[in-house]
Amino acid sequence: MTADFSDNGSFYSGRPRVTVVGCGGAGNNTINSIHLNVTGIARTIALNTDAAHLLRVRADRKLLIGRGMTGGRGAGGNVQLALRAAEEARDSIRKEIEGSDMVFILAGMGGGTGTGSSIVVASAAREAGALPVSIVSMPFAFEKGRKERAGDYLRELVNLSESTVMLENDRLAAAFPDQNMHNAFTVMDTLISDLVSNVTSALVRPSLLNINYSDMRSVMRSGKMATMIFSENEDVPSLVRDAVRLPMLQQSICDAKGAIIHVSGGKSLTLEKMHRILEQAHSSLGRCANIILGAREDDRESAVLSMTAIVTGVGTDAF
Ligand SMILES: Nc1nc2c(ncn2[C@@H]2O[C@H](COP(=O)(O)OP(=O)(O)OP(=O)(O)O)[C@@H](O)[C@H]2O)c(=O)[nH]1
Ligand SMILES: [Mg+2]
Repeated sequence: MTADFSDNGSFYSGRPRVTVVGCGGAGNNTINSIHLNVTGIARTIALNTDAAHLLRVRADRKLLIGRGMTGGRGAGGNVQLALRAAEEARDSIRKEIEGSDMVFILAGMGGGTGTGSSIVVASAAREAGALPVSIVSMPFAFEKGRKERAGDYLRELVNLSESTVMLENDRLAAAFPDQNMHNAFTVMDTLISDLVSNVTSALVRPSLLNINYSDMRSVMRSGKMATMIFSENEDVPSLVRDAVRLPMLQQSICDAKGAIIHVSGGKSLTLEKMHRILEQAHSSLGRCANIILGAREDDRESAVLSMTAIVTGVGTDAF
């Protein structure tokens, strides 16, 4: 059965079909940030055991799971309960994903619903023949019990996903020390939103420089564990240097296996600059890294360039 993508308006024929699923509270908040940015290029699904939270979220589809088990009030940190709720809804989840080539799965680790249901979504995506790519945030160090709870389940999610982009809330706190926790989450949601919408856009929509789906797949395959880097600057060397300095995972990325880099900018984003960005990225990430670059020209007036990237093949010692 083919999923109906018509609610997104124009799906570009022959282009990969992308679905983004936000699981649990954190995943739902991120979907809320992403939804408007990907209208027309990807389908968004919010999945939760918490009915009140789902009501506040913007998404193409909303799935309330485990109503009979939780009364629609969330899983209260109980991962096993969330896993059962998601298993019960597996057919509906699979039906929503059917027809997709790629499924981004977003969740905050350490609670119940996001941690448990993301595993079932990844497994349903595989069953449906789609490529599951998970983007997960790890709890702050002070959320101690949550961090421990996340471990085993995360391993299962990593095994089921083609690649898992791990982001640490603690690194976020280091990058934006003046932000309170709510603002820090908003920053994280915006970063993930930019990453997913930029990469999807370069895959699906004619861009200044498109990302080829098969190339992207081979970069994803080159390393199970991934992280994200980002920066903004007018100057190309600083743009790459700043991004490489701040991986959202406490691991070195200088011997990464691959990277999917996206750059956006105004009229000043020339082919020559893109060439230099690629050169710089190769010298920072290692000559052997398989790097692909996508770019989009936007309507900004300034010469500032924005770069976001998924860097694969990092942090393997964490597992
Ligand atoms: N990026 C981001 N992370 C969040 C946000 N809210 C919570 N988190 C992180 O995600 C972890 C899991 O929290 P939630 O997503 O609220 O938990 P849940 O999956 O809904 O689990 P239950 O409520 O127990 O069913 C927390 O420990 C936080 O570290 C958010 O809005 N954005
Ligand atoms: Mg919740």
